[in-house]
Amino acid sequence: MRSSIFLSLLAGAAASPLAARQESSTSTSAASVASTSIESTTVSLPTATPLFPIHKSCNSTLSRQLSRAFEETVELATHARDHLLKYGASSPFAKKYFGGNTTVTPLGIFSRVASADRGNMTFRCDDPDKNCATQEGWAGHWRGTNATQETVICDLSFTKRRWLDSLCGLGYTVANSPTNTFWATDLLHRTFHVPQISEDAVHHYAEDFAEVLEMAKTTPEKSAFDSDSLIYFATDVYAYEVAAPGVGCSGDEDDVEE
Ligand SMILES: *[C@@H]1O[C@H](CO)[C@@H](O)[C@H](O)[C@H]1NC(C)=O
Ligand SMILES: *[C@@H]1O[C@H](CO)[C@@H](O)[C@H](O)[C@H]1NC(C)=O
Ligand SMILES: *[C@@H]1O[C@H](CO)[C@@H](O)[C@H](O)[C@H]1NC(C)=O
Ligand SMILES: CC(=O)N[C@H]1CO[C@H](CO)[C@@H](O)[C@@H]1O
Repeated sequence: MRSSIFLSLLAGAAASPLAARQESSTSTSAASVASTSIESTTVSLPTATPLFPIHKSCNSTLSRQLSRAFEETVELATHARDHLLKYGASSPFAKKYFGGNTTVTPLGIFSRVASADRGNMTFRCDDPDKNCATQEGWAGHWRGTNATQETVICDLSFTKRRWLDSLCGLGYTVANSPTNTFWATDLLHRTFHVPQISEDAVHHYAEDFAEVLEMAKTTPEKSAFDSDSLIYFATDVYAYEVAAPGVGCSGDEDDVEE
C-alpha cells in the first residue's frame, strides 16, 4: 500500500479546519477514517480516472474481461458527461430524456462514474450470497445490506454482454433493446447502486422505455435521478456521436414493446 495523506474535508454543517494527518502505510482500515475524508497521494485533489476495483475472486480470464468492460463503462459515462458539458439543457437528447430541465444532476452522476474515488467498493466473481447459483437468469447483483459497496458478477454475464463497438449492430436499437445489452450499460446500472458512486441518489422510477419518455415530459425532476433514463441517454448520445455518427440507432419509439 502506498502511504497516504488524509485530509479532513469541510463537509456540510460540521465544517472544521483542514487538518492533515499521516496514516500508517500498513493500515488499510477504511473504518478508521471519517467518512468525510478524502484520500490523496498529493496535497491536490485527484484528477486521474481511478480504476474500478476487481476482487481477487475474479481469475485472470474474468478479470481481463471485467477490466475492459469497466474501461468501456468509463468511456460511455465520460462521453455522456462531455456531451452535457458542451450542450447542457439545449441538447435534444437532454430534452428527450431529462425534459429540458437543468442537466447538472446527470452531469454530476456521469462525472462520478467516470472519476469519483472508488473507496472500498469492489466487483467480485464468487457467489457469496448464492444468488448466481439459485436465481434463474441472474447475471449479477448488488449485495445490498449484506455489503453495500459490493457487486457480484455471475458467470452468465461473461456469455451475455456485448462490447460497445457492436453498438447499433446485431439488431440493437436504443428504444427496443434491453438496457443491459452491453457490458458498459449493465455496469453503469450496477455502479448506480453502489453508494460510493451514486451517493444513494440514483433509483428506479420508470419501468420501461415508454415510461422514461413520459417521465421526461411529466416529472423531469425524477428523470435526472432515474437509472434507466440515464442509461438510455448515455447510449443514445454515444450511438449518435460515436457508433454511427450523425445517424445513431434510436429506434422507433412507436414500436416499443410494452
Ligand atoms: C467501506 O466503506 C464504507 C463507507 O465509507 C464503510 O461504511 C464500510 O465499513 C467500509 N467497509 C470495509 C469492509 O472497509
Ligand atoms: C476463470 O473462471 C471461469 C468461470 O468460472 C472459467 O470458465 C475459466 O476457465 C477460469 N479461468 C482460469 C484461467 O482459471
Ligand atoms: C444477503 O445474505 C442473505 C443470507 O446469505 C441472503 O439470503 C440474501 O439473499 C442476501 N441479499 C442479497 C441482496 O443478495
Ligand atoms: C429544477 C427544475 O428546473 N425543475 C423544473 C423541471 O421542469 C419542470 C417542467 O417544465 C418544471 O416544473 C420544474 O420546475
